[in-house]
Amino acid sequence: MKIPKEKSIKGHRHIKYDVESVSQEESILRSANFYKEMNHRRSVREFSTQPVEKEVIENIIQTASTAPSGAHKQPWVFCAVSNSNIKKQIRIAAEAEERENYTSRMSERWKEDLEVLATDADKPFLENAPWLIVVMKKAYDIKEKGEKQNNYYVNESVGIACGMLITAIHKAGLVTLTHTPSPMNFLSKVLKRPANERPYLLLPVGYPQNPVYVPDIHRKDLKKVSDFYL
Ligand code: IYR
Repeated sequence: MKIPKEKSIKGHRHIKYDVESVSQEESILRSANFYKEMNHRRSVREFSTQPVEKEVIENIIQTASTAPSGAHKQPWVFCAVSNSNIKKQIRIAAEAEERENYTSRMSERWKEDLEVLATDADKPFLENAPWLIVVMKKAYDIKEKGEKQNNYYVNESVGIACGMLITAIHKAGLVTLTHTPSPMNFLSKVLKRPANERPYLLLPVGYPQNPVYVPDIHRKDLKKVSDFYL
């Protein structure tokens, strides 16, 4: 029997989707290899100023934008900044907020928890990294007649897209850091973003300094992060 290329479900066109058939053995191999690859990923705070082609950034943004989203609204915009003047403005504003954070907003316990990461209010990576990707979430879309249309599961959707962005950055042989200067509204001003967008995450992207060092911290093992119900 001929398999149709499309069919109608509840009056809406559905197209045949072909998924590569992978054997159990191959699946084990691929998942183990990918885990090994991703387990090598580290957040990096010391960047080389070596440039990265715009095409790489375009590819990783397109990968992030393949993420699933509530009602397929794709409620995200990835602002990719290589302009050194804008990077400088972002650094100055972020460091001003961080100085407030470290001196008065963060609790003693929070600062103790961060000691192992050796972070402080200085953020040279905001200028050194060749690219800053500022991920914006869209709480609502603006339709033709100017009316607002709320999006769904915005934080979940944009969070998933950011996970995929980080994975794509790692796959491209680059490093990044999930940076959340807080509060982040200065980013909307510096980047002149419309009112329906809010900053979600800032990721510097580039090559690491050589040599580069990361905190001696370790991931929880499978037993600690999972519970199987067989
Ligand atoms: N935003 C500050 C502090 C900070 C907070 C957490 I939670 C971290 O995991 C790392 C840093 C900063 O960027 O330094």
